[in-house]
Amino acid sequence: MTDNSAQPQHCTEATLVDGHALVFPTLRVLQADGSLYEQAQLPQIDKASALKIYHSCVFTRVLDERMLAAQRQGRISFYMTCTGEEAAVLGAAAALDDADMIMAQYREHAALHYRGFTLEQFMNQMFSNINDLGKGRQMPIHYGSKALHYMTISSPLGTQIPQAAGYAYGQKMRGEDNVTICFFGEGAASEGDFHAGLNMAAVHQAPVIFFCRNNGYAISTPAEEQYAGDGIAPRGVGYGIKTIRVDGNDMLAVLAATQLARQVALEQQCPVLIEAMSYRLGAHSSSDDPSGYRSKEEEQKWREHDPVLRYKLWLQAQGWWSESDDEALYQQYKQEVLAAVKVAEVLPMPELSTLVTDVYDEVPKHLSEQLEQVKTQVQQYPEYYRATAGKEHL
Ligand SMILES: Cc1ncc(C[n+]2csc(CCOP(=O)(O)OP(=O)(O)O)c2C)c(N)n1
Repeated sequence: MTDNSAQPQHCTEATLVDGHALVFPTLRVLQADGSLYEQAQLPQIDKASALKIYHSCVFTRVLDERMLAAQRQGRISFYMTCTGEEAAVLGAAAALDDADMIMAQYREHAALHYRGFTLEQFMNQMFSNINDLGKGRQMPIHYGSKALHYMTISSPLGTQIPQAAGYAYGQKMRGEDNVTICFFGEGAASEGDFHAGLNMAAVHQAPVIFFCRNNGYAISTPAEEQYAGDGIAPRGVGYGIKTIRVDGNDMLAVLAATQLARQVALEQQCPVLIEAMSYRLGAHSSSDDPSGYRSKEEEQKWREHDPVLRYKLWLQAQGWWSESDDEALYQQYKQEVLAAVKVAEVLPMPELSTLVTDVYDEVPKHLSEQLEQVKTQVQQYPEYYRATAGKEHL
């Protein structure tokens, strides 16, 4: 339980405590040129894991670029990029044990790749084909993988936050040696679920890492219109949760912060909040146009803080990576992604009935009725359902 035993302090004059008096330092390790800040401590990292992280950076960049193009060509209906936030996501993912549960928001597919989700699995999900693990029941990029301990994404913002608190509490009750990490944006931190989740985790001391990607925008709403205080980190302190703020564009700083958070969450069986300061370089989603609410100059300024470039320079300084390695890896992923699109887009859709089977142990009556109505609709208006799941099975 939390410690309420601290000696109370008294005053005889009415005194307002100003939350702004609490200034959060930001952990930094890597400078823009790939060298370390003076006195900065390297997190635990060896060559193999450093390169594994970088492979996921490049894969994610290529996937984002190609799939955004595929959406523009009308091949998939929707896409969201991780561009600019790869360090925040991968620095965190690389600090975890493979069996730690990841509860993501929707912009964290880099972590799923790091865990081992294959290119084919990414494609099958986006094209909602017969091999999609979710059987086409989710929007594109709303991945989930039981085998990789990656909870299926929900579109409603913030729902994963209390769920993560509850899941981590379950891990504690079962005496497991694992934690849960919960990603969300600073926009989602405005939801009631954020407050419910943090309070619940703090009171029950659940081993959960709340990881806020503060990327400056919630669709078109800039951070300064989302909160009056100093970001999200001070809220952790308010709930009695150990908190750290980190440069979210610095792979090594995020890795160090998350390694510490995991160790504390596991050893002390308590929640930890991390706020990673970053920037969403791309549009919110393929349905958004950021030119309506922010300038090209602002975006350009942030391109100079590109987390992938900074990390690559560090790898090169170690003698672990070269420009020719880089070019070859980009080309390899581009070819693989293009080839995988061609395979995934022609695979058949899952049968319509899978909309309701394997969701419940037994299909409830109201869902069977709805399924019959959908079938009737598809049969009546086939021209509107050319690609509809399982038309041939009706
Ligand atoms: C409950 C709810 N309200 C609104 C939305 C619409 N919506 C989707 S994403 C989003 C912005 C989220 O911003 P943030 O949490 O900062 O994450 P980011 O997209 O910046 O990564 C909003 C408002 C939603 N999906 N769910």
